[in-house]
Amino acid sequence: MQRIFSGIQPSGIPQLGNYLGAIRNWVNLQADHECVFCLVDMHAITVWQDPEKLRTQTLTQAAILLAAGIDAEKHILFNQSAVSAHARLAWIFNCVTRLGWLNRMTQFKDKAGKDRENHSAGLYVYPSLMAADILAYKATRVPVGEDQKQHLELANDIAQKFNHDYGVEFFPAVEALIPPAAARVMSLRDGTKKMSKSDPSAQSRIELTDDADTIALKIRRAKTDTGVLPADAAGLADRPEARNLVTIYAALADLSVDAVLARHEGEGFGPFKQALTDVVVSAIAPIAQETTRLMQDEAHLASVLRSGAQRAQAIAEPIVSEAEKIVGFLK
Ligand code: AQP
Repeated sequence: MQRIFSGIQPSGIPQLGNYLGAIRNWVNLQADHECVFCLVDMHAITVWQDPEKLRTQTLTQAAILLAAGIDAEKHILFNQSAVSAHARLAWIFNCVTRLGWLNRMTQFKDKAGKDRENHSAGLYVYPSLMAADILAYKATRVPVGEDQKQHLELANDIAQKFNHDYGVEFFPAVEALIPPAAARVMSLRDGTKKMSKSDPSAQSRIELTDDADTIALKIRRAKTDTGVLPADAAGLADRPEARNLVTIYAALADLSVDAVLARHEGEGFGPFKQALTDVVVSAIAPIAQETTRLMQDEAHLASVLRSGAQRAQAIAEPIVSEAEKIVGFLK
């Protein structure tokens, strides 16, 4: 059985893009993989996080993932900082990674923008910590949204260079599992920008804890154009907002974009947004309700994460100890 590793930053409430790009896949992959799911709090602090909020968001995210269908007994769910192997391997990888490789990372460029000098060194080396997250478990498959594809290619470069420099076949190749539909959900306010849990505008995203009224309002306010829905996907070219809404509908209803358009061809956005609201509410509402129930017992959530961390540690410790021996650390 192949081992999966995947993570999510507790930097806010997970949004629909996190769900369609990652979480929904995680749930499905549990049937035939050994899964390690991680709340990557060390990644989260690469940009400022209020400490109290980070603690609360970590527990809330644990509740959301359980509510979405993650089985923390059969698989592993924990927070990254609880397993020191991540930081230890990340340091080794920082010394393997070339600056030129990091300079090419588009996520750093997007997040840092023009104000590069004022961002943390952590944000810059984020991809080598991500490589460490995966390879500390020798995981071979990583379900992610499309925005993480470049980081996974880098993880492979790092693993190969480590193996080559030290003359070993120690770290395996990793494969990105990117969903065929809705791999990049866009902001509801700007169809050229990805939906993000830390976007300053809450109207730009649907959060997995939003209630039906909030979802309806956000979709009603979503930016669109003045056209009607076309007959097929070709008619959505150069209409990023329209394409985004149809793509979300298709992914949640398990239909192709063309099948959605065949149903709604010629409709204006008013009725389509109503239909989309129904589809989104029926996917999200059960997760939101179960999250509220699970949040009543924070001590239980903390113990789920503690037990996950112990099991994660048991896998990662021997692998990272061996990597430390390979580089010549005295043990
Ligand atoms: N808009 C998206 N569409 C599809 N997939 C997405 N993912 C994120 N946004 C979208 C996928 O969700 C997983 C977890 O993401 P993350 O929390 O590790 O970091 P991120 O990619 O930076 O997500 P956000 O929501 O944009 O977080 P912030 O605002 O904190 O930076 C990943 O698999 C990601 O691909």
